[in-house]
Amino acid sequence: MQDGFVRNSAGDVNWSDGSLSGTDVKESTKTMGQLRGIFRSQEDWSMIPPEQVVYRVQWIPPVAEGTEGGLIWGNTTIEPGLVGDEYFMTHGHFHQISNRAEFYATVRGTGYLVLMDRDRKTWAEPMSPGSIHYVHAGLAHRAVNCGEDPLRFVACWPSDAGHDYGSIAERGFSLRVVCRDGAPSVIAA
Ligand code: S6P
Ligand code: ZN
Repeated sequence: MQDGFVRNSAGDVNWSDGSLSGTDVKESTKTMGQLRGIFRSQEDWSMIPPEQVVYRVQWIPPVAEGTEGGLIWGNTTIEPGLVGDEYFMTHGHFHQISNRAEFYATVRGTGYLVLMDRDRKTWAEPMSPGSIHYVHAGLAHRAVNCGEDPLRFVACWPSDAGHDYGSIAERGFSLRVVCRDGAPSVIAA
C-alpha cells in the first residue's frame, strides 16, 4: 500500500457505548457549579457540591469550529441524578446560526430531548437506545436523563452552528422534566 492512500480522517467511535478515541478528540465537563440558574430550585441546586459532574462531552472537529460547510461529530453523557425533583440535564442552547440543524441518536439510558422554538412553544421526544432525533434548525435543545444509569447520545452538527446559551440562561425552556411518584413527568415550567 502506498503511503497516504488509506487513512482514517477523523477518529474512532466505539459503537457499544458511543465513546470516541483518536488524536483529535476534544473533551469537556460540565459541573453543577457551572449550571447555576438552570435548575428550577436554587435552594436544591446549592445543596449539591459544585464539583459534581453533571455531563461530559466528547467531539471531533475535522475542521475548525466556525468553518462553513463542515460537520462535527460528538457525544454527551449525562449522569443520573436529581436537583430536588428535577432530573440532571444539559444547559441547552439555540444554535447561533438559526438555520443550522443537528442529529442526536441515543446509545444508552433513557430520558427526553426537550425542543423549543423562538416563540417558546416546547415539546419533548423520549430518548432510549436507538432513538434518532432530528433537531430542526431554529430549535433550542436540551437532553434530560430520567434513568438510573448514565444517558449517552451521539450527535452531529454543522461546524459553524455556534451555541447561543444566553437565551436559555435568561428564560429557560417553557417545559421541565421532573420526577413525580418515581416516574418522569413533563410539566409546564
Ligand atoms: C452541540 C450539541 C451537543 C451539546 C451537548 C451539551 O450542538 O447540541 O454536543 O453541546 O449535548 O449540551 P450544551 O447545551 O451544554 O451545549
Ligand atoms: Zn446543538
